[in-house]
Amino acid sequence: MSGFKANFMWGGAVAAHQLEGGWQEGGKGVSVADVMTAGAHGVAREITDGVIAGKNYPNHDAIDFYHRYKDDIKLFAEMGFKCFRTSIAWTRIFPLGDEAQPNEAGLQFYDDLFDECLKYGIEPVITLSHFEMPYHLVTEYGGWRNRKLIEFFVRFAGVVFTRYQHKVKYWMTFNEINNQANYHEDFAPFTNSGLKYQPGEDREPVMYQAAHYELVASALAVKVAREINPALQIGCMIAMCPIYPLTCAPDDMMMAMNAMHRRYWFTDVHVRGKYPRHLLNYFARRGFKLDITEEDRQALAEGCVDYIGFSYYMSFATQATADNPELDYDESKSLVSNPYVQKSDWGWQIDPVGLRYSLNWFWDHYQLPLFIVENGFGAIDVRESDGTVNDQYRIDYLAAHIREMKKAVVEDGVDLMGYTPWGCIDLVSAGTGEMKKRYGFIYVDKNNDGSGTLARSPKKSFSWYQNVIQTNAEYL
Ligand code: P53
Repeated sequence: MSGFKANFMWGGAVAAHQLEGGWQEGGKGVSVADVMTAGAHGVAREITDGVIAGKNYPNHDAIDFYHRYKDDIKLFAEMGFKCFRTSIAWTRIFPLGDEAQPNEAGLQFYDDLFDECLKYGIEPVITLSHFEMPYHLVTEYGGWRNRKLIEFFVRFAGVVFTRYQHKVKYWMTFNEINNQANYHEDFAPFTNSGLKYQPGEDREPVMYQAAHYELVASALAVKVAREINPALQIGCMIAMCPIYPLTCAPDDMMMAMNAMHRRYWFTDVHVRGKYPRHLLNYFARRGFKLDITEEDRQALAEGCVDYIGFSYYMSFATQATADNPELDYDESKSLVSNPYVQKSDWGWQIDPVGLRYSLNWFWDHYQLPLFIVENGFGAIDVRESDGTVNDQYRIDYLAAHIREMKKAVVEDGVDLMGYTPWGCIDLVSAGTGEMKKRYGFIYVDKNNDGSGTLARSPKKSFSWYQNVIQTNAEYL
């Protein structure tokens, strides 16, 4: 017995905008992902004003899953996937976001996609908003700084819950809703919330306001789901990078605690249906006056999630400094390098033990079922002359994380539903827009410049993961 439940949900995870392509097919509208150019490690993706001719927008064609999904799902089935996590591109269902009626061609696409999964006994696990909200909602409404978006999102959620209730049981509302804790950079505010800041604007309260509207929208979506079909399970989705103190100096410990408060309060609201006192006190200290109504509070209390989905790639470390007497966490300034762990080529700190720690942290705080819906190693793969990819480093990364996951379940007693490694097929990186930052068990012949045949081929990790699933990770 490996310790994982017999019905443990092994699978893989992707997001619509990172693999589908077909950005204008079937009536699809322009999403925020469609106006982001390709960047690189240390080179931010440019967010353009609309789509500008001549620029490289890697999400437009991505890996053409829109046309090739049948072949790809067949490969997932061959690996033995029990589930497949993807997102519904909001812009396929509501191309502009504020329409009264949905787009039937978009709805039909996901019907066909889910049918194809179910044909192999693969259960779809669906994110409603994964960095791909309609761009029209940015230009016309200012993104999630506008309360009107609650209504648009809840309408979208209601339509897809109704349509797919007998095909999809597990849902998540907002992907990595807490990325926007990093509000000084342009990426997370835009991908999470469609926020574009004015020069000199005080970004922080705008981020809190947008996050509040999203949390209310999420809670209302949970309520709608329960009315449509009480069997539906709705989770949140948190980007978990546990933040360690650099040393055991008491101020470093307090700094780490504050950092955890500032990055993970989103989970408190999703799970407990109310704001933690430390955050309300922080708003007061900073003089942030947010639009939080009594109806909002009621909605939050009534729309608590059923499970916690989270991504885990890396841990962070922080340190108290003399110029920060309140020990306030600012993600763009407060992180330091952890000397005890290795880093990926993109500077992500590799820390399998941090996954066990994270599972315990969530379980101790919330006692809700946990679902690791992303984990993985973005790396440059080399294809040998015979076409094989010997990605032993990826196997080593995943194996080390699964071993820690097992300890959390077997020794620590955490309730873990499943594990879906990120980018199970190579796709466009969210952070950089690159193809060369690969995560897949399946290689896709496509390069950063857009060249390549798009042919799929299994890497060494493909049969390794197939074996992991087959044995329920008993021999790891
Ligand atoms: P990429 C930052 C930190 C942790 C996870 O990321 C993150 C990000 C944003 O880059 O994103 C999640 O592609 C996200 C996926 C994304 C994946 O992690 O930058 O949910 O969409 O592709 C990996 O290497």
